[in-house]
Amino acid sequence: MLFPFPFAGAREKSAGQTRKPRNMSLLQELRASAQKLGLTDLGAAAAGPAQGYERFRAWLDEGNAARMTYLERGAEARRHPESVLPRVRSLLVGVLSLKTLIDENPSVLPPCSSGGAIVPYAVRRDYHAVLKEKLHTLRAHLAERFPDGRFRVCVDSAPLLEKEWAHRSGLGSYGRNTLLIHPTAGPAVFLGFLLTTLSLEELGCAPNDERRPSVLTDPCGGCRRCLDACPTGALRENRTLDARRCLNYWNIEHPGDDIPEDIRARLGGCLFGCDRCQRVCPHSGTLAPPARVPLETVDKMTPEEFQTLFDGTPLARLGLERLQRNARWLR
Ligand code: B12
Ligand code: SF4
Ligand code: SF4
Repeated sequence: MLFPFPFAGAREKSAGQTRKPRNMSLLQELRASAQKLGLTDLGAAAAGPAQGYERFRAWLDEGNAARMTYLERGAEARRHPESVLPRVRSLLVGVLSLKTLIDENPSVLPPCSSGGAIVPYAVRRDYHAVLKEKLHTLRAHLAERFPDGRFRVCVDSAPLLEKEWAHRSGLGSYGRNTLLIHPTAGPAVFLGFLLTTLSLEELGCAPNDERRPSVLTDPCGGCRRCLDACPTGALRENRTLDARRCLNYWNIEHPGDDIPEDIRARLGGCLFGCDRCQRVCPHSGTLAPPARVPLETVDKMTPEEFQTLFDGTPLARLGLERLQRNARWLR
């Protein structure tokens, strides 16, 4: 298969306009494997200083991280991916679409038309595990070919400015909802990383300045649907998000019982997560509806039942106590 990825053809065409990549075969091979594994896309960028560090620092200093204290702890490390893998030279970035996650992993909840709403990804196998598994397969492929190379797979939790690295890998642009918008899969995607000491050249990748034309443009134009749909005004004009106002922060990340009354009044039935700013995006297509569970079922759930039902899903990371807290907030 010559161009296994939807955009591989476009990427090579745009690269060809400037300089022909010397060796595309390994990248093509990796992309074909990635596609077989269910990834929508795979990009690559040369490691270097993060360009968005100051933007991130200012965001933290303004208090936008709320009580996600791990972001402050890992702030300095985000300056350069070498803090994640010493002597890193390249980052391979995998895109897993929500659609694929849903297609490959059935919901652990039976269908239900009423109750608290849970974003669709949360009632399935945790996307962190799914992405890591796929990237470890690519890693094994590379490690066999380059026994001296070093690698690290990470998803979400390492101190990386992940959207920036995905953008620099040619995988999309930043939307007003602050998310990376992939040209075909839209903003409803998860990102996974394979850092390596191998250079882009060794990986057979086109230099990362030869981006697909589609990722250089603003995906939003005059659209403001996400800003209008956000129930709390968490999205700012400068394409950052104030976590102190984001429902997603409150019902997933917030550690305490305290929730401001005006936020609580805007929860709108969200028991876990909120995906309005993805759902209304014209780049998303039609997303699966949220899962629902009666609040009484959550109230009565025992730790054993919770464990049996949600083991291996993002809800397991939240825990039963916080899920029951969220159910209380909805009353
Ligand atoms: C903290 C966090 C959150 C917080 C804050 C989110 C936010 N928008 O800042 C909360 C809890 C609210 C959250 C929610 C969600 N998150 Co989150 N989150 C993160 C995390 C851990 C850090 C993000 C961060 O540093 N934010 C601070 C801001 C300032 O940084 P930033 O948004 O990354 O922006 C940087 C770059 O864009 C860059 N940049 C450089 N030049 C320029 C130029 C311009 C014009 C712009 C705009 C940016 C830019 O600069 C910025 C700062 O350096 C990342 C994983 C990671 N390690 O990066 C996942 C991550 C961003 N989340 C992700 C997801 C999927 C979600 C949810 C959809 C979860 C869900 N399904 O319910 C929601 C979406 C809400 C939303 N609209 O963002 C994905 C995003 C995938 C994508 N398509 O972009 C990530 C990448 C995790 C992953 N590995 O898949 N999340
Ligand atoms: S996740 Fe919900 S609350 Fe947070 S920014 Fe998006 S629409 Fe607003
Ligand atoms: S909803 Fe509109 S403004 Fe928001 S990210 Fe999507 S295209 Fe951009």
